Amino acid sequence: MPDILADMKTLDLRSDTVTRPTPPMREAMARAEVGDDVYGEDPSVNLLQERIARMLGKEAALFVPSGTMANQLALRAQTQHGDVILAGEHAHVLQYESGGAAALSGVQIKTLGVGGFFDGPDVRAALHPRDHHYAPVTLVAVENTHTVSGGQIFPLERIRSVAEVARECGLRLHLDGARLWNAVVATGIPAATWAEPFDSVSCCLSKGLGAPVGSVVSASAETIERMHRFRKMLGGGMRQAGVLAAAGLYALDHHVTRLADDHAHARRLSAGLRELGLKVRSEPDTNMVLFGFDDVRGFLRATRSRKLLIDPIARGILRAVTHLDVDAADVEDALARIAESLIELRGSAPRDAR
Ligand code: TLP
Repeated sequence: MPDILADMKTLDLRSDTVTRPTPPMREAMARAEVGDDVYGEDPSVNLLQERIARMLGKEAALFVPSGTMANQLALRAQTQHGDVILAGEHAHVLQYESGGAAALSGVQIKTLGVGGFFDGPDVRAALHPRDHHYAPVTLVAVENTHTVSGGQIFPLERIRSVAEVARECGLRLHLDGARLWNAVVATGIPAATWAEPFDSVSCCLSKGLGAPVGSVVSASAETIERMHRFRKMLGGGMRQAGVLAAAGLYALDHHVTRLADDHAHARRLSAGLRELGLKVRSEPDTNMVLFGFDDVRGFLRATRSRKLLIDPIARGILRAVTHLDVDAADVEDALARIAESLIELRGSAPRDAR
């Protein structure tokens, strides 16, 4: 019997991290001028670092292998063991970095606000009295866009209210901007404006921008100098890394404005899921759609058997992410595969979605 699935394209909506470099990006990588970056001699890495520092209005930047390392270096360089840092609920630094903040920086994380978002008064309320019984609170981490909320944008006004209190109380501010470019494109607010209140900003090239590897952390020259040492300590000093930086430079030139397509695809996906009777958590701000489903295991089985990959992000909540390798036709195809899956699961049209 012919395998009817054999010719079917796999639609991978698990994350925007799954993209593969495009042929022109690979050509740019192949042409990259390189040198030994541990000696600071890789021209492509230097160019990428200078370019991102300039885009974010910071003095300096450092190319690192991952968003996780970018965040962890920012914490390590700006806190002392035993400090408390503040972060929103389900922050990536707390939930998805394998305990790095505790293991590498020795900090405790206290969450504040609701659903990943908070305001200045939440920061003030989370501070301890000045008393030696309490660990000092020394840094606030903001995540924009916020992953577990489904790529929602942290409103600039709320960031400014957080920053005002943080400054007044002498706290450092770190922005986990793994998907800052999505916030930039969705709002039209420049990256430097988003970055301005922060001492350090991490941003990824390997999410919506479609590079295979790489993140950049930006800060003052002095803070970057400290991070440079910790990057070496963690084994993140890379040699002819210009091959990777070239992918990032290519992505900055060609893959930023097109994020608007991903956002439009997410909105279409969200509308289609609603039409299928599924409970979409909120209208997507950027490139993610979160929706509820009681029988997650059944959903995964039915969709995977149709070569559609979507992962849960919380109990009973699935996350679909649009990206460079998903076009408008793929979104319609994904919706058709979900509709078929729901019929299989329910024996009829979908009804009792959460
Ligand atoms: N997030 C991944 C998973 O780890 C959840 C994803 O698929 O969304 N900060 C934020 C806000 C992130 O969402 C991520 C990746 C990172 C940092 C870490 O980046 P990498 O994977 O490069 O270490």
